[in-house]
Amino acid sequence: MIVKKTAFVALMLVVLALTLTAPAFAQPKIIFDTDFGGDADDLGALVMLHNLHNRGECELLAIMSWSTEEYVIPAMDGVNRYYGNPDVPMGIRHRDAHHLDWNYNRPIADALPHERTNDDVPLAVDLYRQILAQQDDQSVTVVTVGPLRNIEDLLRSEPDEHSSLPGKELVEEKVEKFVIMGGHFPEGTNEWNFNGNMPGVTQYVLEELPVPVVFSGYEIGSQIQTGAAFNEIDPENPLYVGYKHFSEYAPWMRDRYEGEILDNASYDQTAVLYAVRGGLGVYWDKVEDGYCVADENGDNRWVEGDNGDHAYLVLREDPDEIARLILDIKLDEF
Ligand SMILES: [Ca+2]
Repeated sequence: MIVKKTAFVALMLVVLALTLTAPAFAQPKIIFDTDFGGDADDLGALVMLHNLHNRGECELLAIMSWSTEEYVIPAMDGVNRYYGNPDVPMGIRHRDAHHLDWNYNRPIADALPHERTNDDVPLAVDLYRQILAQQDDQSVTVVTVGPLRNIEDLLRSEPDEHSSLPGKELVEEKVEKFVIMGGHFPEGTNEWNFNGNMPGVTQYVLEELPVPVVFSGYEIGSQIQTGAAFNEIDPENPLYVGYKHFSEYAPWMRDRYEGEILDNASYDQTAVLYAVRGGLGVYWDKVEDGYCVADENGDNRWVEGDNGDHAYLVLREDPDEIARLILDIKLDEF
């Protein structure tokens, strides 16, 4: 009897040890698709991902650039190295050259050591196929915080040396879900990621994506203001360099600029926060009864009904509290 009891206690200790060492939830494997260089929220979101990756809360599998601006890969390579992750694969969109004269890529590339240029990285569609083919089934979370052209290219892609599946089937097999920053909910017009000066792209992607999608709309991130706190950090930190340049030159910021970094909406950071931390019932709730449709211009609306795998977030927590949380993750003080 004593032997049995001892064995039982030992078994319980093993169970307890396994419980304590196992993660509370599966670590999300994330592909981050970004129009880095325009709005500073992409920079904030990428820094969040590096810190969350470094703390073991997620695995940053790859970064895909929607932007084709000359210094976008050098800038992101510099950020990746600054946060100790120089080997994160990057891909870039293959057409529709995009340039903004107020872009913060050049200042970041000038400030940070980097080795890769736009010519050194594969096309995003090829890298998507390569990375997805290597992953377990239904294991990848794709977080998009820019226009959706890379996703359209992926869905339309043909079998290649990486996978015998066409793009849509490859996505269906490997991707658990998409988290998309874009649009307005329940409806709205002229949001950049959904419009993106590329007619038909969002409409196609939303109709064709064969996996669940959670949207974080414009109305969520616009209430969550972050940036001014970076006035207090090391001037060589990429957050300081990027947000400072953005505050000084972005068309909707520069009139208010008086030498200090200004607060800015945190659209893209909300998609990262949801993808990694979840936070349903705490930061936000999810509306699931229905699906999102977009027209040719990317204007979108929510269609009520139980059809489909779409959901959108509605804010539950005080936006200032979420801003503090996002700031803590960016500055790794959590
Ligand atoms: Ca963005």
